Amino acid sequence: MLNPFAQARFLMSCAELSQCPRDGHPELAFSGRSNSGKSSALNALCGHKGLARVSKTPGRTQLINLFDLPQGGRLVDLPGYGYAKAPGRVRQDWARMVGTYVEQRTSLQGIVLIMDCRHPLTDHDRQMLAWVRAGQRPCHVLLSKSDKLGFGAGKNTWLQVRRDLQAMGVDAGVQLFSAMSGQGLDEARLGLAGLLGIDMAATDSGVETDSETDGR
Ligand SMILES: Nc1nc2c(ncn2[C@@H]2O[C@H](COP(=O)(O)OP(=O)(O)O)[C@@H](O)[C@H]2O)c(=O)[nH]1
Ligand SMILES: [Mg+2]
Repeated sequence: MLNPFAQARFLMSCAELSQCPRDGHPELAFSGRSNSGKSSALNALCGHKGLARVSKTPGRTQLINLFDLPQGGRLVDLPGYGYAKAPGRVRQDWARMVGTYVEQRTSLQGIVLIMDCRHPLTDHDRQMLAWVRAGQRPCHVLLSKSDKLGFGAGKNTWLQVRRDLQAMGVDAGVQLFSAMSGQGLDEARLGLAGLLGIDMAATDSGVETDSETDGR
């Protein structure tokens, strides 16, 4: 499978929504609590280890990072949330910035929500999903670090999260994903390309995905 995210390039960082470009390029935003594996997922999807910094000290950045795709779309790395040591002020700023972005940004085509498969649907995840529903945004959920769960436990988590999302009135694709083993990588690329309206068959970036890391 060709990878439509292979040529992602860092564009800019924004500390405020007002700094984000207004040129209308379709955006796909990545969201998740600190340490959920968001940066690792972005890097794995783009096949680029250093694209989004993978950090062991979560929650430092409250920046929106934008990456350009050759097809004209954009990947948007939203600030992580739920960092226990973050002061109240930082959490308020996060809610104001991310909530406004998800509910109101006109160029936003969809949300990728990353949740550690061992700790899905935290309060902050539910807050994010409430914004997703309010903004009527298409959503794709990655249950990350799936290499940490056995097959049965992974499948049970997947079923439970699908049920919970349905109960919340959120219509989202849900899948297991591991940046480490590559499980679910092709499925994620397909789902995300669909949200951005990228035709996978027409992708000709010339970069093949590595089927050996696919883990299936
Ligand atoms: N086992 C495992 N660990 C992962 C995976 N993805 C990320 N991690 C680890 O989880 C921690 C947080 O990852 P990072 O991508 O920085 O998360 P972020 O804070 O959400 O951007 C790091 O120690 C990563 O090495 C995965 O698929 N499997
Ligand atoms: Mg990160």
